[in-house]
Amino acid sequence: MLYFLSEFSEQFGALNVFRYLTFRTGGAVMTALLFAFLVGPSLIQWLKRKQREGQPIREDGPEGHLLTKKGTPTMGGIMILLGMGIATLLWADLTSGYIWAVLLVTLGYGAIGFADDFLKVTKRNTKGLPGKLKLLGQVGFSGAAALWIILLGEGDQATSLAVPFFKDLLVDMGWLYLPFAIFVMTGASNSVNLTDGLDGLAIVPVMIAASVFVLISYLVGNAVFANYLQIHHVPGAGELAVFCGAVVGAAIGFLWFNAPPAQVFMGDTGSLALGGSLGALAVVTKHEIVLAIVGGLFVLETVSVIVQVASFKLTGKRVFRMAPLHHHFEKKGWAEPTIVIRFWIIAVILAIVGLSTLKLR
Ligand code: 57M
Repeated sequence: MLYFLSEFSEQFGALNVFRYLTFRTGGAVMTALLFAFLVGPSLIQWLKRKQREGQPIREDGPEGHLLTKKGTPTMGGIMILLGMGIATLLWADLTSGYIWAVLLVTLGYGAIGFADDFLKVTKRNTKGLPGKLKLLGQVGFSGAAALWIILLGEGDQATSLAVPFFKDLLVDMGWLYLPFAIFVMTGASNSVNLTDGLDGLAIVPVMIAASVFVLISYLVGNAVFANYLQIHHVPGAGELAVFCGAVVGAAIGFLWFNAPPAQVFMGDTGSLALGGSLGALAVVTKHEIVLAIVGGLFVLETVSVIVQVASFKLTGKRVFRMAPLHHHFEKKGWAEPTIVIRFWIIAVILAIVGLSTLKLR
């Protein structure tokens, strides 16, 4: 919205600053962060009042959770989504179709997660929405967004997959790209959802990935930089740097309240939305494989579940003491903060590897 102020830069030269992506991205970070700090405490109090006993804790989980997590309210994702939404609407160029496509996935997935959390809290069980219904909703929102993104794209590139390290390799998938894009968004969403099982465990890797995508969006959207780095130029993708800034700011603000011992959990309201937004960013910027690297921690957690369930079904034996992977280390006796901080370190290393794909071509 503030972007339109730059139209008056002829009369008031200072307003030209609203034209700059860097300035508006910084503004989005600060707006989302301040929103979380200002609204967080009262939102948590309100959630506590409404939820009384807080997040229903699974009986079959790590024993400690039943003691230490009881009474913690969920749906803290409301503060994340409100902060991100307000910051994006305030600082992004709202004529950008990419901004609205990514917001469609983010808020659509957030609504699915909210319904899931609401059922869990009101029915006092950990079932929530039936899995198939959640997936159907995710496919619906991501399908609409993917179609929109393809139509906004240019020529064959719109339905092509870029491969990191191979600058000239663009695999044109034709209309197969649509189900692929849906897979990226729903996969990223459910991976973040699975990962969000310890205080601070999901929100920091999300923040790290969003920070990487601030840079990727900016570079991919800038013809000069894209040409210099020999990455695929996606006109208009630069505006997503503002959205990524809003994610980073909201994530830092939420982390203040989710740091151990968490005062609030983000809930599926936050985890499904944040994962979906990362998937949508990867699709617009044609960095799907890079997202799998940068978000490798989410991939690792999901693969641990797939391996565990497959092994248990096929052989009756478990590969891990419990899946996802963070529970395995809990069962091994690692303290929760130890697991969380070591997983953060892995996320930082993977982000550096992901960033290296911009240069090594
Ligand atoms: C998402 N949800 C947390 C919180 C958060 C197939 C199977 C792997 C599915 C998986 C599952 O149910 N995943 C759901 C993980 C839950 O967190 C809530 O959910 C939101 C995210 N979606 O925002 O609202 C619990 O995680 C803890 N938590 C924190 N701090 C946080 O900041 O401590 C969350 C956020 C919260 C709280 O205790 O209640 C979760 O873990 O359910 N299932 C599992 O992960 C279960 N694993 C399992 O069943 N393993 C099996 C096989 C089937 C794979 C096995 O290994 O044999 C474990 N998870 C738990 N209890 N909590 C075991 C059962």
